[in-house]
Amino acid sequence: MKKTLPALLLAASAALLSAPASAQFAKSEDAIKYRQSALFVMAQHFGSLGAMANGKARFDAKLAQENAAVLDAVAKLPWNGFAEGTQGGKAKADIWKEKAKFNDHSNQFVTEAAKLSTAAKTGDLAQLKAAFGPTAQTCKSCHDAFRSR
Ligand code: ASC
Repeated sequence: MKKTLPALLLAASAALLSAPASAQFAKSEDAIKYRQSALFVMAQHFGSLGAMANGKARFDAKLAQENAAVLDAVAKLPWNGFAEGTQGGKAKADIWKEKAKFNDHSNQFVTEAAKLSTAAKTGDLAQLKAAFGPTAQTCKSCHDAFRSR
């Protein structure tokens, strides 16, 4: 059956929402650049949320909601970039030796980022603050274990 373009777009966006896109990398450098780029984008949006959560920037509920939604969407992406044989960058080799532990860390982060987005949607600064700390803690614990420098 021939699908209409809107139907195809709907199917594609549903697939994106339910599972992270599994990128294919032509070379190891591409995987490294991919994961670093996704993490960099998240850090910018997370930084904006942190400034509001910590009272360093004026709380703007709409901006917080948008930043948290981007964080939540991009949160699923970097992990596929830690593909087999792509050691490099700041990633410790332990990632590939303890993949289950690394996956636990990334899953916890994805879970907390989703909660942060839900909290941001309430428009309540207290809820944003409450969800920000646990999310930052998942970043930190993974960095402590698996990032060098
Ligand atoms: C950021 C960022 C990190 C984390 C971490 C949280 O914005 O770039 O690496 O938050 O500092 O503890």
